Amino acid sequence: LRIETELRDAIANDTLMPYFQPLVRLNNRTVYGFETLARWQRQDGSFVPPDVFIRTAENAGLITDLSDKLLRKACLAARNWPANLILAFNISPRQLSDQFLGNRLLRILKEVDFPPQRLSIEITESAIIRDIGETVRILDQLRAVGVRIALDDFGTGYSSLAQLAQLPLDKIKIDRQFTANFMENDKQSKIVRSVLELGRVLEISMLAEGVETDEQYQMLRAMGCYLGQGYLFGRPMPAEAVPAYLIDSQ
Ligand code: G
Ligand code: G
Ligand code: G
Ligand code: NA
Ligand code: MN
Repeated sequence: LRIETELRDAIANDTLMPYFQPLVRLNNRTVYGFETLARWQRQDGSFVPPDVFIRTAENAGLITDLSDKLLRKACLAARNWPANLILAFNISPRQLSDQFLGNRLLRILKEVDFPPQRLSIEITESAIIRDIGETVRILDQLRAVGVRIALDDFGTGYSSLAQLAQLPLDKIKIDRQFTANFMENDKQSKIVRSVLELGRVLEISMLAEGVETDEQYQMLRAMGCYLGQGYLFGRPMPAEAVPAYLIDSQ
């Protein structure tokens, strides 16, 4: 409960910060965009892990406020990047049942003058989505103005084949547990190969998460995976570090 009180204050005082992790095209190692990752640093300098405070925010009814404020900050930062770069932003499962989600996201983009065509939202499904029709309506509304939709953490939990059939998707992010194991494990690498083939057939772009080694990078590139993300290309960084990262990565 103490963390809930602290989080309420942190959101009210707008102290949560967006960090940005690069998404990279594997064929030529150019930057495609950045994923926004929320960071909460306490007064004493310690960081609260996002999976902890995101869950707290969801349960305490604070996720909408947290998310809206973070998106605003992320867009303001991304407006300074080269105009071809995509801003990826996580939307939690609970937000996907909110019928006003689409309207609110689009209003924020208007307020900060950020083109919807540069936003990609990352979604994870969960058992709490009761009305799949409502979720599809929200996603279609966003897609109609050019927002891309990515299915996060594919291959684990609720992020499954069922979602591929039901949801309108532009991108699939293959969960990092597959990238972590597929060099040593022949079965894992066959699974990754097949998932990439699935993306080709469905005409959905594929991104591999958790790319940490050059071997993993070379293998994924050879397999024709379009995008990658992971410590090899860059860790999540504050907005101030992005310009130098872009220069160094050229
Ligand atoms: O940022 P990592 O560095 O620790 O993130 C841990 C988890 O928290 C990930 O599953 C990530 O998707 C989630 N996360 C980070 N930032 C946000 C956010 O702004 N919104 C939501 N819904 N999840 C986030
Ligand atoms: O949506 P995105 O910005 O990724 O698409 C921009 C262009 O990138 C597309 O018009 C297409 O030419 C290319 N592209 C999109 N997805 C893929 C993919 O999965 N593989 C390859 N090689 N190119 C893609
Ligand atoms: O669930 P989502 O994919 O949004 O979570 C992203 C999480 O993955 C963040 O916690 C981020 O810090 C972490 N992450 C990003 N790149 C790597 C990586 O190369 N290796 C590992 N182990 N974690 C990573
Ligand atoms: Na994500
Ligand atoms: Mn993920």
